[in-house]
Amino acid sequence: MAPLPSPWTVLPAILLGVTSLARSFDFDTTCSSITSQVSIPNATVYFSSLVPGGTNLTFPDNDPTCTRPSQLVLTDMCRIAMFVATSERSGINFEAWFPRNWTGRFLSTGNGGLSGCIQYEDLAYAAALGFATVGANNGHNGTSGAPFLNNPDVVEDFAFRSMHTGVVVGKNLTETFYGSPYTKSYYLGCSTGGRQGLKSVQDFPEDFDGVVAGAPAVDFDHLNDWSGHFFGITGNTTAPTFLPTQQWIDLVHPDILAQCDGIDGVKDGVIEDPNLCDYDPSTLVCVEGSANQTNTTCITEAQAGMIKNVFKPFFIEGQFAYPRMQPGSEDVPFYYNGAPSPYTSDWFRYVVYNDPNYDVTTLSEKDWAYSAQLDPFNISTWSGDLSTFRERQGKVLTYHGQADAIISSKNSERYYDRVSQVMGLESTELDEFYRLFRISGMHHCSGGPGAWEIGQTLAGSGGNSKYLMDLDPESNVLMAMVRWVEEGIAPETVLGTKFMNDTVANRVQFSRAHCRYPLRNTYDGVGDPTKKESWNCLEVDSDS
Ligand SMILES: *[C@@H]1O[C@H](CO)[C@@H](O)[C@H](O)[C@H]1NC(C)=O
Ligand SMILES: *[C@@H]1O[C@H](CO)[C@@H](O)[C@H](O)[C@H]1NC(C)=O
Ligand SMILES: *[C@@H]1O[C@H](CO)[C@@H](O)[C@H](O)[C@H]1NC(C)=O
Ligand SMILES: *[C@@H]1O[C@H](CO)[C@@H](O)[C@H](O)[C@H]1NC(C)=O
Ligand SMILES: *[C@@H]1O[C@H](CO)[C@@H](O)[C@H](O)[C@H]1NC(C)=O
Ligand SMILES: *[C@@H]1O[C@H](CO)[C@@H](O)[C@H](O)[C@H]1NC(C)=O
Ligand SMILES: *[C@@H]1O[C@H](CO)[C@@H](O)[C@H](O)[C@H]1NC(C)=O
Ligand SMILES: *[C@@H]1O[C@H](CO)[C@@H](O)[C@H](O)[C@H]1NC(C)=O
Ligand SMILES: *[C@@H]1O[C@H](CO)[C@@H](O)[C@H](O)[C@H]1NC(C)=O
Ligand SMILES: *[C@@H]1O[C@H](CO)[C@@H](O)[C@H](O)[C@H]1NC(C)=O
Ligand SMILES: [Ca+2]
Repeated sequence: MAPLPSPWTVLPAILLGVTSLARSFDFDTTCSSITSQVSIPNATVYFSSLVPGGTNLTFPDNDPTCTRPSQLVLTDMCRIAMFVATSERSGINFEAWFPRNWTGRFLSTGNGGLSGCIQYEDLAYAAALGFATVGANNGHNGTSGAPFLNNPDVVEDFAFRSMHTGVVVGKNLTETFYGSPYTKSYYLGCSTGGRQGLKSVQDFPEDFDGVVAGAPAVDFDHLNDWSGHFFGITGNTTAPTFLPTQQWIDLVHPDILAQCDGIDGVKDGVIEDPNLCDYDPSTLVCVEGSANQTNTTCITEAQAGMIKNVFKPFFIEGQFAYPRMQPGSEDVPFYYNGAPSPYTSDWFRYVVYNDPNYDVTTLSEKDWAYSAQLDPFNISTWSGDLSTFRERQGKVLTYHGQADAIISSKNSERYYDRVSQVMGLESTELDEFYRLFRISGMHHCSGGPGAWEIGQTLAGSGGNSKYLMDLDPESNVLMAMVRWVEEGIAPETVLGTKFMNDTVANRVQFSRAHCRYPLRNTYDGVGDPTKKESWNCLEVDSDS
């Protein structure tokens, strides 16, 4: 058993200028003895194990719907797993991945969708970057919302308590393990993970010094309603309005590019600012009697009307509720398959109405209004008051793919504008602690035709051990956050990279320095558009 360092062993290390106290203890011994040293209320420790870098770790017990059967571990680490009860009928499964080569920093990962899944790839990524990294299962296992049924405690875990509990437990464990407190605390997550990050900033402002929150699922209840309302617009697969997924991809997306790709001055498959795209599908409508027109080359008036509705803002009982789907995102359509959105369905069955047999095909405006009013445990994450976080010198960076087909990227602009209004701050003042980067051509959290690799995930950072570790804060949002917190240097842009076929071994196809909202990335009209130098972040009319 490794004793915790006493002040007498700590002192010489400081005098010698050794910054990491981690060097004064035996990592391997601590990893094997840590389970007996844990003193955390309500915790049941499962195990700890030493995992060498390069190990292909498998998770035979992991819920299959999480689709995370294995994870390549990139650096030597100690893996600790435990259960922590949050109430008499709920709790979290929690893991800590503590790297041998610790930087002194702490980081929590988040979750996605309605899950239920520890994101092992995020743990592997942050641990490899030297963070004492933790993750929890958000209070239930698997991607289904069924565990919420008749158990509001599980909903409470999902709304905020799993994250906050994991952070409190994780910080305690970090200090117990390394024998010294962490220096700075970070968060990295996207989608539901983005919402969890902003929830912490709003309601648990002491949890983190730096938060990177991608594509945040904020205004959660309205987002869920909006996700569900597309079924009413498209109709089911036999409705005259319905358009098969393949035609969204083969007909509608190219037509949207034909109308909107060139607005930014470069026809490259990337719509730089979808706010400028006012798409008109009427050009696709079949012309009566015209030769050579089939349902694979043209659409009906009813289908064109449906498409127009998909790209309209969402109102509930006459009140604006959620921004429109942004055009350009339909190369990976998600909500138009003629069935109710799975998230909406589970949320209404297992949370809003507590009835697993509820007929979700009948959901309508009164249901949307009801769920928004219910807002269990303030899951909406919409207060917009970041005052305490700001006073603590916290920094928050949000990013949003402009071709996100699951959460409208426009909603991140709306959240920014809300914070500005609630706090009474101009964007120059917000810049001191909160910046939003609009990532053109990025799908939901990763992927897409744009320069989407920004270090936001393992996949967005090269995705494998050979090419990982582009740690330049100019092109890695997480390291940009570290620099902002620790050196006070805020990111002006986030440099994105597009590799040929998204394969890092291939050559770089293009790079683009993504701008912070409300600036717009603008082509200079003369330079090589694949080079970041040919684009500038310019101020634009707020109305355009
Ligand atoms: C890890 O192991 C699993 C199954 O045992 C395999 O499917 C996967 O490809 C392996 N991953 C790596 C990176 O070797
Ligand atoms: C959740 O999954 C973990 C393993 O990932 C397992 O240890 C735990 O028992 C599961 N909990 C439930 C309630 O199934
Ligand atoms: C421990 O669990 C109990 C119920 O089992 C709960 O009331 C309490 O809040 C939990 N404590 C912590 C620190 O999570
Ligand atoms: C440990 O991390 C530092 C940077 O934090 C890096 O320079 C060094 O190469 C790492 N050492 C090992 C053995 O991974
Ligand atoms: C961890 O929490 C326990 C229980 O609250 C406390 O006794 C202990 O001092 C904490 N350890 C650290 C290192 O914060
Ligand atoms: C689509 O909805 C119509 C009207 O409600 C119904 O008659 C039809 O059976 C449904 N088709 C499918 C494939 O569900
Ligand atoms: C239909 O259009 C295609 C391509 O536009 C052309 O190759 C083909 O000959 C046309 N067929 C008829 C019957 O006009
Ligand atoms: C096009 O129409 C034909 C016959 O009217 C039908 O069999 C086919 O399924 C349709 N294809 C699509 C993609 O809608
Ligand atoms: C929701 O937030 C409001 C305002 O901050 C607060 O008064 C209320 O207690 C919260 N409700 C729950 C269930 O946490
Ligand atoms: C990219 O993918 C395409 C289609 O699969 C293939 O033809 C091409 O050779 C690939 N290019 C590179 C550089 O890998
Ligand atoms: Ca373009």
